Amino acid sequence: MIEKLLVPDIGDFEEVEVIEILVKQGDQINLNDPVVTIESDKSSVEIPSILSGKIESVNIKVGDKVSMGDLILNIESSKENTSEKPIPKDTESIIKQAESVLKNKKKEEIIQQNPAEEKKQTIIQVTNDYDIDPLETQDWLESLSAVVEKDGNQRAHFLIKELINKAYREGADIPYTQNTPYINTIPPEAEVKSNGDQNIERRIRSLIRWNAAAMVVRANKKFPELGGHIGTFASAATLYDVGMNHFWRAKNNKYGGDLVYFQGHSAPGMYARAFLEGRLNEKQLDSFRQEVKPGGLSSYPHPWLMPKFWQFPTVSMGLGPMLAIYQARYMKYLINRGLIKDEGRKVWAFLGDGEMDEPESLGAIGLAAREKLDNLIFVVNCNLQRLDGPVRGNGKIIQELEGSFRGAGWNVIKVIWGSYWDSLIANDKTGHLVKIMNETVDGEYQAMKARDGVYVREKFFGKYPETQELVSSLSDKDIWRLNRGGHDPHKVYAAYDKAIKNQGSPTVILAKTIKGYGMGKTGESVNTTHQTKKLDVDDLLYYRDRFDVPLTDEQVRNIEYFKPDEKSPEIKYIKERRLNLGGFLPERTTYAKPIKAPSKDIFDFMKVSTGKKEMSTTMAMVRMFTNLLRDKNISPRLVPIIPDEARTFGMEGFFQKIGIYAHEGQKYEPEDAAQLSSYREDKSGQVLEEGINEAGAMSSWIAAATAYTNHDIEMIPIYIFYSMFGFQRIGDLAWAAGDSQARGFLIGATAGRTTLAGEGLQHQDGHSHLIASTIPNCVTYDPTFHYELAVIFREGLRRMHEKKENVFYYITTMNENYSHPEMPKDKNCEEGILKGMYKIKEFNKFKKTKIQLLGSGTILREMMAAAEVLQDEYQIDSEIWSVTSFNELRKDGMEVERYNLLNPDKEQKSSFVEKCLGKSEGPIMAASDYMRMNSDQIRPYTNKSFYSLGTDGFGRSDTRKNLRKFFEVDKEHLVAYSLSVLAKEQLIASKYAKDAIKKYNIDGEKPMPTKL
Ligand SMILES: Cc1ncc(C[n+]2csc(CCOP(=O)(O)OP(=O)(O)O)c2C)c(N)n1
Ligand SMILES: [Mg+2]
Repeated sequence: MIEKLLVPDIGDFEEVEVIEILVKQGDQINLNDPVVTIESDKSSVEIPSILSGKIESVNIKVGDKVSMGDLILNIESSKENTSEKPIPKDTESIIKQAESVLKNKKKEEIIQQNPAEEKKQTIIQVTNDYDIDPLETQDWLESLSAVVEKDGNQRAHFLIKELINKAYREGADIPYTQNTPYINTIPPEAEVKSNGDQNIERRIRSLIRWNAAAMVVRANKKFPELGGHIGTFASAATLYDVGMNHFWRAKNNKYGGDLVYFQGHSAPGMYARAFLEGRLNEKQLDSFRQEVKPGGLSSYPHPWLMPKFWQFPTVSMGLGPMLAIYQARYMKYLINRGLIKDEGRKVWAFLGDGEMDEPESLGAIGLAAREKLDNLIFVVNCNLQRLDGPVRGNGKIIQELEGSFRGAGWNVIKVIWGSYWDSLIANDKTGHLVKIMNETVDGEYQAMKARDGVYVREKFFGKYPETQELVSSLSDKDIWRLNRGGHDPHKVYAAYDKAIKNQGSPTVILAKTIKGYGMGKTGESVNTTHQTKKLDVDDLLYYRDRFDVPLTDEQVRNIEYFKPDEKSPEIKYIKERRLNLGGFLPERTTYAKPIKAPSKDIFDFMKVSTGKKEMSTTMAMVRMFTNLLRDKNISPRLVPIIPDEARTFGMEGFFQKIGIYAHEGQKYEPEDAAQLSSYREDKSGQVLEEGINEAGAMSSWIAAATAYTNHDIEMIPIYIFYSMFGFQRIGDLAWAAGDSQARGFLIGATAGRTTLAGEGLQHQDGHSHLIASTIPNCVTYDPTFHYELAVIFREGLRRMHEKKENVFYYITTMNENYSHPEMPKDKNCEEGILKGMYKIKEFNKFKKTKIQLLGSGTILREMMAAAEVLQDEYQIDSEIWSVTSFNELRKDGMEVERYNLLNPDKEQKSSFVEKCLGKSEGPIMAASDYMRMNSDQIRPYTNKSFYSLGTDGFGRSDTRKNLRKFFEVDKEHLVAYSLSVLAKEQLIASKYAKDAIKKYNIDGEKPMPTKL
């Protein structure tokens, strides 16, 4: 049967041009195969076939204009189409999802039916001054205790929820607190016990503590300027050790490995452990913070500096939490897209409580809960201090964070009190102990740990007679020994165990610790702990005794490291534990296979002229991606990342074609379901549509750009954003991307100070290339024409994803429509595009006076237009150079200059700029749509007179023409400036320049645009 394939609903567009026909008469095609590509002035989309069969006739040709309902082709449909329709892919995946939800539900039911082998529980009556009827309160509490005892926690929880709902409906609109009492979330009877040897583990921990501290003290004794931290790791040692000994599985050939983000300032602890494991030696420990000589240990986790060790840069506070969230999300993305196996891997992130003040730290926790990231575990080391003093002297950081995380939907586990407290809390029949715990603020908690048992007895337990009585049989020493949860390996183990078993939500463990734990009077729980990097002999002796480190006084005085014999139980234990967990951590490896760059002809269509057809480089880029999605090698690896701007960039066609990633699929029929580019969310969707969230999008990009090491799969992330909201918004993340050795593309779209016309000051970017140039491994380009973009992009694919070079690309694209010429036939053109400049045109008619004109981005076109005027009206010859990257030219120039200066007796090399311009005639004038500093970068690398123009100053909304006039980079200004330059160089008389200035109504008295 012959069926017609018509142009579907393409939204608001009519008379849209056909730019490609992908099939021909006689072809056999399948359902959903693309048949033609159409292009409006904003975007290009493929039309897929709605049938399988043989093409009987094609009724349109390239260049035709089509609208909805027009006939594209006739298909002789194959039998399958006429019989029952196949179940659409979406429906299939919905069924699969429903099944898995059912499975999970069943699991939940099983958990619920088992009221947690609970022991008898009694609700503690918390004494409250505002209680107007304590007897009534007692009644209610007893009833609740009875419910807990008879029907379990779930039932009790249900009843409380119902009560709150009822109160709300009756008008009691008082928010219910997000907080639980200031005690551990896991009651002692529900703690899962570790099967580790606690004695050996304690000894190992002591050695790690000692060596970590010794390393910092030794470095600073030698060179006091080096700095370092002891207090952070001292407070977190148990948190790390329990993970290392029992939980964190390393990557090996059988398993992908857990991913652990270590808190930056605790790095010495990781080195100290690696020393015991035999991965680092004494000499290396002695090179802590001395990295200039190869082999030194970096101050903090920096993959760039220790590429076989550190996996994640974390030391810029707030980046770790965000990167970890998006890492966990990206892991699910790879699983849901079928690119990696689901092996139950976890992402762990260690964070400081002070660090949680960074907006970035809490900024993405909503996403983590929304996406049900049960592969994510945060451990916040709540030592109550940051750098200057208490994190929340007048409040309680643990309670505050509990509220934030619970409110966002996380599973919160508080680890506040150590085991020595268990019996006290159990005996607190009146609730006065918990009352004090709740009432005491962090400033007091900190102060107590800087004092002694006498002080704690008086200031803490002494508040009420009931609590005084509770500790009456304890000595001051016993009271001092009452430990905090984060220093108790049993409590920490139980929390980690619960965290890894949690399903359906991310977990945060809030562990209370003491900053500078064990450092004694000078360093423990005092406001200066963070900065303490020197310990005198008394402190060191105290530290040794506190942790029973087997060193003599003499060895302590010499600050010797201690490593037991290889055959000692400690070393055997530590290695065995790691062997059981698959290997050492941290460790950075990659076994990803390279992706073969596509053949050059895939970009051939971008090397021919577009004729009269005008398009922006953004559109050319979208066309290029559409083509890349047809390449079987490349297509599955592309990760388009867009922060709510797909329509701005004409990328809405991707929604249907490759889908938007959504872990729950699509639970609704989109409003635009009937349209070709309708909004399609899918569990295996490819596009990461991040919403209005540049920092999140960049974190996703980093996760994808480092998948080659974290998941052993090379991916090609392409993050497209408004160039103004790129580097300047997420600069610190971009720096971390460089450190992480990210590989991928950043596309700064709608770029240029005068090219994005109407959007004004906050949108018009005239400096992103300069910010990008601060990152040493960021390669940047500002192409003008589509063939330049094609050459640059392909080379990026080749360098990063085939040759695995650790660089990343920043390319700006514009939204100005113009026609694109054919790629010049000159064999050096491609090399020039990649190195940063090539000659695009030459005017040589008069052979009298010549000028070299360098243009970049859209301003190249102004330069080309100016050159024509110069020739036609002033008989000035010129050579026009398309500068694709001032940044790359500067890098080359610097390197060559350095070589020449360091090798004065050798043959001197020429910079690429000099190779291009050295023998050319006349002065140089350069302009771009960026600040003058952009083109000024190459000034030192040529001996010729050099003048630069640019868009210095605040942007403002207006037409492109007016903006270019304002910033003096329009054709007219370029002509006048060229004449002035030639006059200054005494090559022509100044009257020509003066006349031109007058002719073009240029006001010589106008202030610099930077002042307007
Ligand atoms: C973005 C950023 N700002 C400031 C710093 C400097 N800094 C380093 S550690 C620190 C205090 C950290 O306190 P906390 O997060 O509580 O960690 P702790 O050492 O107490 O575990 C500060 C302010 C930084 N590293 N990064
Ligand atoms: Mg802290």
